[in-house]
Amino acid sequence: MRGGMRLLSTKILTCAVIIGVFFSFTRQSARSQTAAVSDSPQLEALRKRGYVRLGLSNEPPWTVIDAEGRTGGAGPDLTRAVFQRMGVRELAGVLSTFGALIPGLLARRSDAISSGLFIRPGRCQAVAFSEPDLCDREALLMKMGDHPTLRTYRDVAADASVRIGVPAGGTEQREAQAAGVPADRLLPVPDGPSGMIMLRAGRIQVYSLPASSAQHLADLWQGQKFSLVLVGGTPVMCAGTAFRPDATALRNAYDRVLATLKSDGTYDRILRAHGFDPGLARGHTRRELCGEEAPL
Ligand code: 6CS
Repeated sequence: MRGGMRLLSTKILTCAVIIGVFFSFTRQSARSQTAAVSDSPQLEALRKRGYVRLGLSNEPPWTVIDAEGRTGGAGPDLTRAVFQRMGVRELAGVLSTFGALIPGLLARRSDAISSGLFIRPGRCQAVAFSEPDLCDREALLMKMGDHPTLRTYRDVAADASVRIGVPAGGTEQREAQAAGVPADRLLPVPDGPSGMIMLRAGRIQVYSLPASSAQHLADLWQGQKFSLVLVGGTPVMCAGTAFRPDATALRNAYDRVLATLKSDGTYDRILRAHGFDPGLARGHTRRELCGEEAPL
């Protein structure tokens, strides 16, 4: 009887050791799997908290807040996939106007921005961008049949009868200014629906924004007959996910996972689902878009 008890306790002890070794092994292996992306204290903090706060403006198809308040669109869906692979399960959208995205990030209201923020040399001084993710051309939206000869911001500058609407704080505002459009004919627009109302009411004759956003609005306002032309003489613009300048380790970890998603098909699937061309960003780098090196 005593011998039987001893045998039983030896077996229990052996089982406990095996289970202990197994759990310590799986813990270690989980740790080593995430080691490549966990060399950032900011990432560790996000993992512990369980969610990342993402600054975004509502601009389909880049970003979409649906009727139930769920966050989607190409930027957030891609960023969610990257962060989930980094061990951060949830994404909380922090809604903002476009022009307030960077100030909001710097004021720590968000942890990152994924809202189609184009990588531009000036912005690279303020935030730490990921490698490029979403690219698009610029477009001019107008009432069908109006101003059929307008193709560039210079054309707009040359026609004193044309007022142009641009996303407030956006690239189009700078490009139009640089082409010589005077301030009294350059109207900042807070969001897409406001731009369409201004266009319809004749307060602006042209509304400039990325082609995918312009197409989305034209489709939405189908009955009203708007036409769209790509802006001549402007390059393809590429966005990246933006981090605070003190979060480059987090950004580097993000970049490593983004590269994996670009090679395993996840990136292409997400972009195509939102109508973006996954080939475009592959021809560009952050360094080049920040003005640090020549294009590929
Ligand atoms: O980054 C920008 O400046 C532009 N990006 C988008 C997606 N929309 C408007 C804005 O001008």
